[in-house]
Parts: sequence; structure tokens; C-alpha cells
Amino acid sequence: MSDARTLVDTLRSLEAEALEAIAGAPDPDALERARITYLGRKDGRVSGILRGMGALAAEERPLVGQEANRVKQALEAALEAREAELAAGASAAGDRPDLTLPGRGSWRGAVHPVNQVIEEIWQIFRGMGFTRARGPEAETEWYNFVALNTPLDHPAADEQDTLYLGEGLLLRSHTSPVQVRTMERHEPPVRILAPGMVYRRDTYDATHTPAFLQIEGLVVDEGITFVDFKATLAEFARRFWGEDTRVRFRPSFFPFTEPSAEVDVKRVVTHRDGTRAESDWIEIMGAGMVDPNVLENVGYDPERFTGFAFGMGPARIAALKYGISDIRIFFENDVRFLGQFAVGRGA
Ligand code: 2NL
Repeated sequence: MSDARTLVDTLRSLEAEALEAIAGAPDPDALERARITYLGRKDGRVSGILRGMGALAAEERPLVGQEANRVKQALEAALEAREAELAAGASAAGDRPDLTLPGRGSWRGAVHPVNQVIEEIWQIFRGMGFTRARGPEAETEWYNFVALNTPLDHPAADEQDTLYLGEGLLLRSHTSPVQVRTMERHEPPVRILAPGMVYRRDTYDATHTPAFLQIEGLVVDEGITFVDFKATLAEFARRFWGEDTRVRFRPSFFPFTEPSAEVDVKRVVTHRDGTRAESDWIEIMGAGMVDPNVLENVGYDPERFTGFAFGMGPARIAALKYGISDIRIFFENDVRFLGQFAVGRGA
């Protein structure tokens, strides 16, 4: 066999070996090493063969030269193809995770701040022996107004304030109908908390929304007095805002309670520098002794039973607690706001 034939055979086996190395290169660095091994100008193995051509007879050189060029082109094409493949991350064999990339954060659901406040309020009343009650959001005029000693010509029952669904049917404007329905079905003692959605014809602004959560509470039994009323609500306020909170009952009016009161708290706030100061008086709820007419309407004997009731807006309580001046932020579902109330996720 001539020297030229030997060189052509060597070129072809080199080509096969190089193509395998190129296709199997796991990353751009390995690919570059393969290029230098086979096509490197100085020590590349294909270049080495071309250098060896000096020993050939002149007429044998073109044969080897042509073959060498073909192999060079084939390898260059293979290098380019593999380079594109690696860039696209197409090869499973060569696809290693980039450990320097920042991780993808995982989104976790969290309890809405208003629902957190409802839960906190519920836990306090649960500790005082209350149970939870619920009822329908579409109500009749009887349960929403008349049974609650509120005649239909009262301004609260006006279409200006209440969302009517049809004749005699409406979206409840408070959760009081839940208490009325509970009293109808159960004899005293009654000790219930009724949190739920209520609806009013209000424009959406910094302090009003047409749909909002309310919590009402009701206690009815033999011998319930004004002292039970004051002590229970003052105890709630001190458990919610802290033991040194002051509580005040201001005379007020509701059709369903007599007497009626607004409950205010004065909180002790600790400033950043450690000094303590008292806040202004803040109104937290409306309340009162259940009007005997309401007891009669549900079939209770008002000579035997007395009780007290209260109602508050947890969004308002949450706004006071977190220093929020525009309650619309509770409804916008912006995770940059809501994420600050997520518990148990570090940030
Ligand atoms: C408020 C505060 C209040 C009640 C709700 C009530 C329920 C029954 C009987 C008597 Cl079944 N009262 N609920 C009492 C006082 C206040 O809500 O600001 N409402 C407009």
C-alpha cells in the first residue's frame, strides 16, 4: 500500500473518532477541546497529517490534500452543529443545571388580613363560650328588618340603602337575621357569634364598600344584665388590644337594642423609642341590650329572658390595627400588600 493510501485511511479513522467526540461533547468547553485536538493549527491531529504530506511524492499529494480538506470541512460542520445544539440546550446528555441561577420562588396562599382579624376575634369569643352561627345572604324583609324592630318605613329599609333582589327579598344589610333565625330554632341560653358578608347601597370609597364583612354577637339567657354586657365587651377589647386598654360606652340608638351604646377604646401605644402614650378614643362597635320586642318576635318570653348584642366591621378593626387609612386596599388583591400579612414564610 502506498504512503498516500495509508494517510487517507488514517484521515478517515480520525474523522470517525472526531465526529464521535464532537457529538458527545457535553458542554461548550469540551467542544472547544475537541476542536483543538483535531483541528488545532499547531498540534491538531488533522493538521499533523497535512504536515506529514511533505514526505509524499508530488503526484500523491493532491489525493491526500483533497481528503484532508473534506475531513476538515466535515468536522467544522459538525462542530458548528453541536455548538448550536448546546446553545439551544437541546441535548439531554449535555444539559446540566446552572447552579448559579437564582431559584424560582414558590407562591403560597395566605389568609387575608381581614379574615385573620375575624379569626382572632372569634378565638376570643370562643374562649368565653360562644359558638359560631351562619345563615343565608339573600333574606326576607321580616328577618332583616321587621323581626328586628325596624319598621319598613325606617330609613335603613329604604331602597336608597338596601339592595333589593325582588318583592320582599333583599341582600342582608347586617348579620342580625342569622341571630333571629338561631333564636327561632333554639331555646336560651344563646351565645353566638355570626361573622359574614353583608350588603349595602354604598359608593366604593376610602371608608365604604357595597359588600363587606361584619361580625355580630348575641347573648340571651335568664338574668343577663347590663353588667354582663359591659364586662363581656370590655374583656373582649382588652384581650384584643391589650390589658391596659381603656373602654368607654357612649349612649347611642339602634332599633333592635334598648339601651344602645357605641363602644370606644383608648389604646396604650409604645413608640419606637420605648416611650408609651395613649391613643385617641376609637370607636370599635355598636351594641346594646336586646329590645324586648325582638325577643317577643322570635317567641321568647321577654319577662323571663334578657340579652345583649353587638356588631362590628372587621375591615375597620383591621385598618385600625395596621394603620390603614383607605380600606379599598383590602379588596385590590395586590400581593405586594397581602404578602406582608402572610405568616410563616420568612419574608
Ligand atoms: C352597628 C352595630 C349592632 C346588633 C348589631 C342585634 C341583633 C339582634 C338583636 C339585637 Cl338579633 N341586636 N345586633 C345590636 C347592636 C348593634 O351592630 O353599628 N349596627 C348598625
